[in-house]
Amino acid sequence: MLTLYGRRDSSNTAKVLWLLDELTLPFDFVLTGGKFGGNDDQDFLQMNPFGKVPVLRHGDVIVWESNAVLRYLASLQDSSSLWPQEVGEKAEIDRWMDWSSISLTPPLTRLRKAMKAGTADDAARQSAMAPFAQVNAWLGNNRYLAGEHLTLADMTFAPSAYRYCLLQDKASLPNLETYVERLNENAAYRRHISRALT
Ligand SMILES: N[C@@H](CCC(=O)N[C@@H](CS)C(=O)NCC(=O)O)C(=O)O
Repeated sequence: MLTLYGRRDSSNTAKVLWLLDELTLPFDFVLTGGKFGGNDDQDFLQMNPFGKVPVLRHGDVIVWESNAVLRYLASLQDSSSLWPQEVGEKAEIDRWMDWSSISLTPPLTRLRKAMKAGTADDAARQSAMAPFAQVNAWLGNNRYLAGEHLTLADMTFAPSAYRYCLLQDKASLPNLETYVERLNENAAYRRHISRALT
């Protein structure tokens, strides 16, 4: 049995919930982190010494880091277009997963925090918005990040793309907006991303 520890309003948990739903995998969900707490408990820290969610437990296997969890879950199925077996196709997806987590999401998270604190300045806005302008150009020629269909690349990118669309005073990025509308046609995306995240 699969057990997921996390909370629905965590973007890193939300993308894992989306994938579990997409793959119709049964799992136990243990609400952890944020107002639910539990992530500083010794039992939890033995699974993830960093005290962060999500964490996936599958028998004796413990997986933390949301992108690693996505790859693990998708690999449980012999063949999934979300995470194909061919190494070149995998690399195309992987590069977007790393890019989203390393280059796109951190400046956006910093901007969102600064906006809440009333300290957002032009430099923070520019640094958060520049990667979205770059991906907007890519999405002019690609329906999804890694080509013509949904993959783990989109599942990693989607929470931040959705949150970009919620920002006030953002640059208009028509290809990104069309892409987010396309994602919104997916019921599992709506359940776990657009209805769950703020
Ligand atoms: N790089 C990690 C980041 C994990 C992370 O920062 N998780 C946040 C929630 S999105 C967390 O655990 N915050 C503490 C809490 O929820 O109490 C991943 O992708 O899993």
